[in-house]
Amino acid sequence: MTIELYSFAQSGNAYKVANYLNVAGIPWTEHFVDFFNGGARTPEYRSINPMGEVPAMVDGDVTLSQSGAMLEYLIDKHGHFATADADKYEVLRWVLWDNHKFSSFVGPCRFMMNFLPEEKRSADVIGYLSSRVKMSLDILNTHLEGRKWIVGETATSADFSCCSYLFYDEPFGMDRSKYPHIEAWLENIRQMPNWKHPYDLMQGHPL
Ligand SMILES: N[C@@H](CCC(=O)N[C@@H](CS)C(=O)NCC(=O)O)C(=O)O
Repeated sequence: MTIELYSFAQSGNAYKVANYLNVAGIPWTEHFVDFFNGGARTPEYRSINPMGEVPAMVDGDVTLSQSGAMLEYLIDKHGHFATADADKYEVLRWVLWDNHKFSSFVGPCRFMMNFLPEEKRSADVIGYLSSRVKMSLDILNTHLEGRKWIVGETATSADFSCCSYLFYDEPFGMDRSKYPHIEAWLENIRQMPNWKHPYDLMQGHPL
């Protein structure tokens, strides 16, 4: 049975898993969630993911939400981009940081700056989120100086998790000229065989 990923093109959280599946060459199909028209709020979607978030993933009798859990599940099952035992907790540390302090600010900041109707946008909230985004970009950029990947000598779930939102072109408070180590790392990911931009991998773009 093919893996089914519940996703939509603008979702950086879904792209973490879609990008992994794509470059790892694992067969999957997309189940498009019409997120901007309430597709994650329906009883049908809540029966798959009671947390109401995108992505969700179904692999036979396994159903998961949380992109970090999906990445670990897929790596355990298929072996691509596996973490060396010695690096396990270091990788986990970055995936947790991404979910708590990075994508968690980039995602809402980009949503508010680009997708929320203009009359609902709050300059104060955008200001707050942008300042958190900048703080996290500084942390990641400093960490990546002299490194090809976030942990160890090969790409891991930490890279798939942290890179995701940074491939989108809409503004989200990042001045790319200030983060050369992040840009070099993103290029390493772009060079992976079969890499695709999120808008070429998932449905729903343009809105
Ligand atoms: N930590 C979650 C975050 C998922 C998430 O926040 N997804 C967004 C869409 S990209 C969402 O569903 N937001 C709706 C909400 O928070 O209610 C993950 O990595 O899967």
